[in-house]
Amino acid sequence: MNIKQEILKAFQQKPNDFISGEYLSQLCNVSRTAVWKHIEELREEGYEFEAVRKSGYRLVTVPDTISVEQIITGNQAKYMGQHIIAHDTVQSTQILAHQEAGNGAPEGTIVIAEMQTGGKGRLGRVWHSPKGTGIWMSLIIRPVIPLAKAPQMTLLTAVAMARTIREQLDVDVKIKWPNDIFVNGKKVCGILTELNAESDRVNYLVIGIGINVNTVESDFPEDLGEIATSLRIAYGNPIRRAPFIQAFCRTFEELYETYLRDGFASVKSEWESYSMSLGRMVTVRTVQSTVEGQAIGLDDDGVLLVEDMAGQLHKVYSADIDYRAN
Ligand code: BT5
Repeated sequence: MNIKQEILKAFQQKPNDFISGEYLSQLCNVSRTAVWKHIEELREEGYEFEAVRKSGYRLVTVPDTISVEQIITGNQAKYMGQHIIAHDTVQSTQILAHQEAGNGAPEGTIVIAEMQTGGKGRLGRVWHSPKGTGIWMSLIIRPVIPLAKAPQMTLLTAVAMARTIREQLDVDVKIKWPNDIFVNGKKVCGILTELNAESDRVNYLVIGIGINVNTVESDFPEDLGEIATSLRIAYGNPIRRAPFIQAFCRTFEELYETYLRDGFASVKSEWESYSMSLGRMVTVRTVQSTVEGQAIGLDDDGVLLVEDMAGQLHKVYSADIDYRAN
């Protein structure tokens, strides 16, 4: 923890109290002048402090930024989100996360940015990532699993996100197989899982997560207006991003550890409880073919099972699905 993180942690532990400069200087083992300098730096980042002679400082406002300090201070996860690389503007956090992972970044590292100029969706599609309104982040994990199981991590991430949204905001949330999170019938979050592997073994995964958090309707470009929403639109009030990320990290870590111990079965039933696909008539488009039928469930490996009109079962590994009238 650096000095700014220690100072913020102290204020977080005593949310409404004045804390003296003397106390902070002893806590951080630095001079009172150094404490003052760090408080001034935090002020420049948007934190507001009330300062009263003899009493010390009281933290009044925390800005909605996604700085390293904000995400790490108070993050209760053991390793998820304990190493953060935060940028203002990047092309895509995925590209940076691959570089970091290649250079040995630890498991749980998050690369995050306020804005992406070339946010990536699947299959070369574009992810709209305007400044300051969303969470655009890439998570590095290093599970010891065979290649074939890597898509399960997308499903696990979707469950972690759905659970976080439900717990934090109490709104109805659904997963559209395999990687979309929907709130009130519109897409609020997309997940892009990319991997680096050798023969049959995963070296690392970079899980890209894009969530529209504080976007208002007029912020969406015309082509997204009909299909996209934000947490703020669903919840009715702005949401602070850093605590949301912390809640996600804790939930993700819990699910991930259970998954590594007990396998995909531990994720499957919760995934199914959030699914908006099961039981519905779907059109499944892969690069090679199109299948129409009913989505009947996941198999034990997380593969989507679709039964066509002739009763034949199709295993769908990777595709886009559209819903049809039942
Ligand atoms: C996804 O792709 O949904 C995966 C999106 C992953 C984005 C994250 S952000 C952090 C990390 N860094 C990156 O560069 N990417 C990841 P896909 O299923 O292909 O959906 C893409 C489609 O979603 C687009 O073609 C649009 O129709 C729609 N879309 C684009 N931007 C959106 C937004 N902000 N909100 C909702 N829908 C959007």
